[in-house]
Amino acid sequence: MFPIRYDTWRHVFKLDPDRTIGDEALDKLCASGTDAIVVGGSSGVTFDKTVDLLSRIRRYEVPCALELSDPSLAVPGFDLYFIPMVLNTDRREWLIGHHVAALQHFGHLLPWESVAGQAYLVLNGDSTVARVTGANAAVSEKEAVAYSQVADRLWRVPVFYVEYSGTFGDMGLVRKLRDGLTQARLFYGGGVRTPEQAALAARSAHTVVVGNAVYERLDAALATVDAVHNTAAKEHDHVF
Ligand code: 1GP
Repeated sequence: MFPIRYDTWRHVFKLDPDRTIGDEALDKLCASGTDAIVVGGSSGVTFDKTVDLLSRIRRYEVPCALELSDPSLAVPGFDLYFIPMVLNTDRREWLIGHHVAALQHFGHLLPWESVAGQAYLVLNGDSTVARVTGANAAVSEKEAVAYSQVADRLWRVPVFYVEYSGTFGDMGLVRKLRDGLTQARLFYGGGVRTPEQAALAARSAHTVVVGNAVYERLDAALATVDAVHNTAAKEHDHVF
């Protein structure tokens, strides 16, 4: 199977296997015109819950990726596997330790042509992801730029993920970071709850990720799809 092209994605819904979503809501999300569904969560995710969600999403044509933060959750059958690494953590395991441990056991099983690294910059210190990974979200603009350069230029990770999970971030900073990238795609996630916020995020990021809003205000979450897609193509968009 030809690997899924995530470099064209503008809008993504992120669904958490640990949260309940009804069939009707899932139908609307999968048929919304979003570019992809990403499955992932920061806590409480299990193999069985991930299998269950994947099998329900598979009734639709929408591409489906798994954010694989724990090798015990490596459910086969996704179109794509994102492997997150947290740049701004002092806890080595979240940057590289878990990855080395996992690859010793599972490296030979990974469908490498469908695997992409994600370099996370976590900028909301109150988020679950920050707490779980011990991320230090007090990052100056200069540091943020340096982190993006490490990911994009030094390590050449294909996805640079600016994560404000739960709160709407600083779009000026996001845009600045995006404009400095040479090959990575900037994923933005955090607090996109309205079409207006979605349009703002779409002007600053390559790809806008909508998570919590799905579980809070479904109609508003669905409206973010058109808001992102209708936002004029950015001057610095690029394809790698
Ligand atoms: C979470 O970046 C995503 O990992 C989306 O954030 O849940 O705040 O939309 P929200």
